[in-house]
Amino acid sequence: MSITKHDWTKEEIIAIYNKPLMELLYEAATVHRQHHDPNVVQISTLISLKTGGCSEDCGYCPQAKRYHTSIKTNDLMTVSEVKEQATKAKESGSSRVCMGAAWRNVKDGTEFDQVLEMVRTINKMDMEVCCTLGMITENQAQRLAEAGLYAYNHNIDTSEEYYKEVISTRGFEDRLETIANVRKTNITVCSGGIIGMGESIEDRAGMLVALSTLNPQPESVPINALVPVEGTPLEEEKPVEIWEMIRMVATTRIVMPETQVRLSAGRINMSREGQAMCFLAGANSIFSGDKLLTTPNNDLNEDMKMFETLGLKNQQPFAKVNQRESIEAVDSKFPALGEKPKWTRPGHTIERNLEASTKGK
Ligand code: SAM
Ligand code: DTB
Ligand code: SF4
Repeated sequence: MSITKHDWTKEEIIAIYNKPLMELLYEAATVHRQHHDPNVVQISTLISLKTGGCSEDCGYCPQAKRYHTSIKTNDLMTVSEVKEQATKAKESGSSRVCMGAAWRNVKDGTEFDQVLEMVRTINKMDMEVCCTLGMITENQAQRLAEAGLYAYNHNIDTSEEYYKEVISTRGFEDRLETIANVRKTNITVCSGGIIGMGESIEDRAGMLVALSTLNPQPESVPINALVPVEGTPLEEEKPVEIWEMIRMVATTRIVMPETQVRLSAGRINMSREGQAMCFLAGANSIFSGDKLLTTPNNDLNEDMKMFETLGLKNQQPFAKVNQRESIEAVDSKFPALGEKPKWTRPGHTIERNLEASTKGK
């Protein structure tokens, strides 16, 4: 078994990304089978706990309230609604549930307490439970860990340089700080990004440098292809070519050999053959269900047929890291601190974000 390298440079990663495709695929597939069963892919389900109305200006995101998109917004779901969706997900083969909220950061209070209860509920259903709620403090991470959270998703999205062209309301360093807060607990880290936002190959490599030089590396890295949504600043970006997705997955696999590489948003535009090449390149997870958070996803029956055709098996829950214990709220050792952390707000001007927010007014 190879030893995981933590000092990848941008030049090394660009050289891997640009290899002749057959060589890149062979190398990635070789690393993949040293660390994972190549016939096993995890099925995960997204639940959008709180949809839209977000204060931030992330250029890709249909949930930012300043852009004029046609998504249906929703206040925080109830615990029983979440339980019902998680039950359906389990019945259709998912071993992991990822709950997302359109928040800049978590605020202590009844809504967070409700999310903690959702975490306990899903963990007790013996599924891996992941949350993506925006920035969190160390105390909030500890409270999520106590509730039995298995993973926290917080994407760095792109390179530090290109991040400034996409988001002005929250800083790259805050993303890293949240990831560090998660790391202080026993919650596993899920962090990845998006390709197809107009970034260069250097930016894609820069993102992978930032992730692969973390020690330990994230246990989970989602690779999303931008879903361009009408009304967002990135609505006119041209679709990512399948070859770019394959190269990105393969490069991620080589630089982070033990990580779960998740073929995430944008799968709806990929052929079965394209997806098969992504699995060969090292992707070992998909999101299933007809919706991601707000945008359409692949049909479940089609996904099941694909699994059958390719001879793929569902990954069992907790195959990589043991299940966590859920401590009840009354037994908590981490009371809410009610902190008011000063997450940064760079506030520089991004022309296309400004234009999209004023358009249609
Ligand atoms: N508000 C929280 C946050 O920003 O961390 C959690 C939810 S946010 C929607 C989760 C991730 O979804 C983002 O970091 C981004 O990587 C991805 N995402 C959002 N919109 C997308 C789009 N249109 N295409 C691809 N990925 C997208
Ligand atoms: C991630 O990296 N991709 C998922 C999950 N983490 C939360 C979200 C994709 C969202 C795509 C756009 C939407 O449906 O709103
Ligand atoms: Fe809000 Fe998250 Fe969307 Fe940014 S990505 S606008 S923080 S929901």
